[in-house]
Amino acid sequence: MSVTLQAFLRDYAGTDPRKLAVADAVSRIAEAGIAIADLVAQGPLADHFAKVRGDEANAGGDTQKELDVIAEEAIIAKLKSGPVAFLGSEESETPIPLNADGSLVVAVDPLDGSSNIDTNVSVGTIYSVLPYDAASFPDPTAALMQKGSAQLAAGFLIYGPSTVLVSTLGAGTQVFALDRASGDFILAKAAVEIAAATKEYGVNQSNMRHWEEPMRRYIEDCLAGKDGPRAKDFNMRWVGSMVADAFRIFTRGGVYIYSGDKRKGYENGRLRLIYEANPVAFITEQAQGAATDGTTRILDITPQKLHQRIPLVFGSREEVAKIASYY
Ligand code: AFP
Repeated sequence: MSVTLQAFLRDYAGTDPRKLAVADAVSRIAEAGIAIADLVAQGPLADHFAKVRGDEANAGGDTQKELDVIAEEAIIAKLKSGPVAFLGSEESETPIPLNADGSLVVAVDPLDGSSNIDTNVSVGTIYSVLPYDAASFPDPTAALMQKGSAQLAAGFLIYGPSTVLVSTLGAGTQVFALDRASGDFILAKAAVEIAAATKEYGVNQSNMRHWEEPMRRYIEDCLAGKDGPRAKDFNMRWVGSMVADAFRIFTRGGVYIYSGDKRKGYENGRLRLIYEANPVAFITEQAQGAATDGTTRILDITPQKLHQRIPLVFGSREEVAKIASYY
């Protein structure tokens, strides 16, 4: 008997008002994900989706693709009714007001991996759900800038060979896969557990000359293989879409690395704390993994700006600890 996302959310929420609101928000985001998956699946038939919009850059200065904006619009369309008061988005400078009486705020990267749109490689949507009330947060930006440990739920959708939702509601990490026949997300894994150790790392090695010295030494030791200090050979995988690398890590272990480097604008790496690192860190920890900025637990970091970048290392907890030992 397959368990649908809706049934799983009903069971999670019971009659608790806060959990009912979280379940409603996650359900709406999943619905937006189905709409985005259909757009991504058009691939070369909609090659304009990959076009950079004029000289548009998003709030964080990254180039903005047409599908980045369309994905954000699909999410807003689903969240403009329901329990979410404001949406923080990589594609918008300031929080987007949604429902004045909402008890939640959501931070989202509408389309992660958009540099891959025209290469038929998996891309995704990353979301983070935080508590909100107007009295505690007169400024909605402050509500979005709570520590990652305050998250009530987080997840990401992957638009790949399968449309997958990886979700945590604070009690483990689950995987749901879209059954296109019924239109339902079906529970595929009730409790993800990331292998504690690994022989596989993910990093964009072309930036090696720019890295901080400890990170360079760590990768050099991995490259030295079984004759080197690690006494084992490593494999490398780097998709260029964090959601795809993350799902591989949840499936077979591994570690994802995007550290700060000497390039202008990359002092704190490339990933955004609030709508990329925090949600992935929450999901990872709920799956027995670890997530740091190289040394400090991501969920303990107090955000300073809505679109701030953060160095990010996450995955198999023993390997994340090993990396920290190089600093
Ligand atoms: P885009 O959304 O701009 O493609 O960036 C994707 C991403 O933030 C993350 O998903 C990838 O792991 C990482 O950037 C890839 O960065 P490099 O292109 O520098 O390897």
